[in-house]
Amino acid sequence: MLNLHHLNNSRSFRILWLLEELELDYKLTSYERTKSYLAPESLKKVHPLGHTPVLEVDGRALAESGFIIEYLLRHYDTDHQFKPADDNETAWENYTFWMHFAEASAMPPLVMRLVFSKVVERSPMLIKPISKGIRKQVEDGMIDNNIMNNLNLMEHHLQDNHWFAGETFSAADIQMYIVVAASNARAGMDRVRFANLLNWLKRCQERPAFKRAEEKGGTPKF
Ligand SMILES: N[C@@H](CCC(=O)N[C@@H](CS)C(=O)NCC(=O)O)C(=O)O
Repeated sequence: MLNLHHLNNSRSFRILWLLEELELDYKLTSYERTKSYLAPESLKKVHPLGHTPVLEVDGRALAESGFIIEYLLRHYDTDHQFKPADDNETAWENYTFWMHFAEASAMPPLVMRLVFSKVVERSPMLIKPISKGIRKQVEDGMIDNNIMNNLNLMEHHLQDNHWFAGETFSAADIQMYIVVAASNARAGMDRVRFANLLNWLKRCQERPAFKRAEEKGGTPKF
């Protein structure tokens, strides 16, 4: 029996969506973020990290979205519907690169941006102008250029590829969705400069499995 521990507005949407693409039977255990935008303490009883996603498989708690995706594909996608076969070299390389890129390069600056916005939000009125100034300095110097470089790389790839692995939809698109949706939050991405990325986002959202995941776990907002 599969039991997905899911937190609203979080990476666990990836697993929910993949479970729907694979049309598997599973239980969904949902949590709401606390006022501090963290996971509730009770999640530490499920997995020592206290993060989501966590997928319980026969009582074993699996963490890390990339690992959970690979686990599900290894066991339930034996005909390679959502992962290129090993002999499809280009698609395999694309798939593997973007799977790693999502958590290793793209998420860190987005999380930093989120943390600094929370610092400003929670600063007492009197020191808000100071915390805003610090946020601006860090964003201008360390965060925004990283986010922009990453977006340019993704946009460039999608100029020649319909999906991240190439011609066909794969779990790399699921892993990357949170990255692009979070990048598009706040001011939103430039419609002309990032036209391919925005079209790709729409293609993801139109998938029936994506819509079913939304109905069950809410639309992820960042
Ligand atoms: N690299 C991990 C990141 C896990 C993670 O940080 N999850 C966030 C949700 S997006 C979380 O649970 N945050 C709540 C908290 O830290 O309390 C993955 O891809 O699964």
